Amino acid sequence: MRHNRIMQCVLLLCSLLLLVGCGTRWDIHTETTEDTLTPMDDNLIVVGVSQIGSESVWRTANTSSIQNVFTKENGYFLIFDNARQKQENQIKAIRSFISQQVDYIVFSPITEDGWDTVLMEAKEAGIPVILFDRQVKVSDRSLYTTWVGSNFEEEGRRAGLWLAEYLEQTGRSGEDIQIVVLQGTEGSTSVIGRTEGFDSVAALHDNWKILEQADAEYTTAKGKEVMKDMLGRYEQIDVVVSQNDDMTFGAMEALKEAGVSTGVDGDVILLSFDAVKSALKLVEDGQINVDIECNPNQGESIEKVIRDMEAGEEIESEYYVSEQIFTPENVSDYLPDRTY
Ligand code: GZL
Repeated sequence: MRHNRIMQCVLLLCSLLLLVGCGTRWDIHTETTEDTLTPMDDNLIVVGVSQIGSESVWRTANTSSIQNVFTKENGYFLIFDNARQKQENQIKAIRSFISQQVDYIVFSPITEDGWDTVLMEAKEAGIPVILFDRQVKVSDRSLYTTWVGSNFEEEGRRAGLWLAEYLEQTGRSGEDIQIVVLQGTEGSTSVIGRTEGFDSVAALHDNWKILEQADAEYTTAKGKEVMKDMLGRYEQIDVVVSQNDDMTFGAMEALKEAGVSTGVDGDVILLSFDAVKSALKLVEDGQINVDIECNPNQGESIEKVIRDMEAGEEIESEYYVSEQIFTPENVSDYLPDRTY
């Protein structure tokens, strides 16, 4: 793409010389000031990023990790779009990136379906596509180069394995356990994977009964609303599995208003995902029993992929970020260094 822009430069320069030749005084050097630098001035790599939105603390950290690496100092011109939770906004942004002839399109697809057409348009325009965080379900795998993100099914498995061990340790492995699950955005890779992973462990325990798995959209407000509704409909809830910390915060408000305590000495065992700092403090306080980390720091991995592509290096089909789980026993070792 950058060769197109060089040609544009040459044509622009020729036409300017013609203008000067006609006596028109237009000093092109005064037209380019610091804040109007365009990609062609510095031969910057132009990256169009479509981010899902700003629905959670995790998402904000994820966005920061991207904006912190795609800087002019690092050789990039970043065009960043916040889709505000709408797939149609992501599709519009991707089409805009195509018309601007960016060098790379980078995006986190809010849900897995509905991307074939626009990704075919990017492929026909010769623009590589890199996915991060969530994935797409497409008929042709060549519609994107690679994906950077988490192993969501492993995250779900970790939650189930932790619960099994905790019930064993607390002498409750033989009890009937009533479980409700607050899920994130329906059809998103993180929900699909976390649900499949947890369900695969739950299926090994006949005494675990998953009463309901409901979409609480990864937000605090919806998490509170759905938790309140569940409390009104179920006599006994022993475990709440909340697929991100923002929904956990909302669920805790609803539980507290209902006089139900959570955590280590609580009425309800509470499992959460993401492991943002504000939630880890609640783990340390014993109000959340375990937080399954989902690492939002993907910007550096994405930038490394682009650097490798620029250098003609071999690219893997997927890149996983490293993650762990946090409990009251280990969280204090990590909290001081937590940046998000
Ligand atoms: C996970 C990401 C999820 C987070 C939520 O990778 O897709 O979306 O768990 C965010 O906090 O909204």
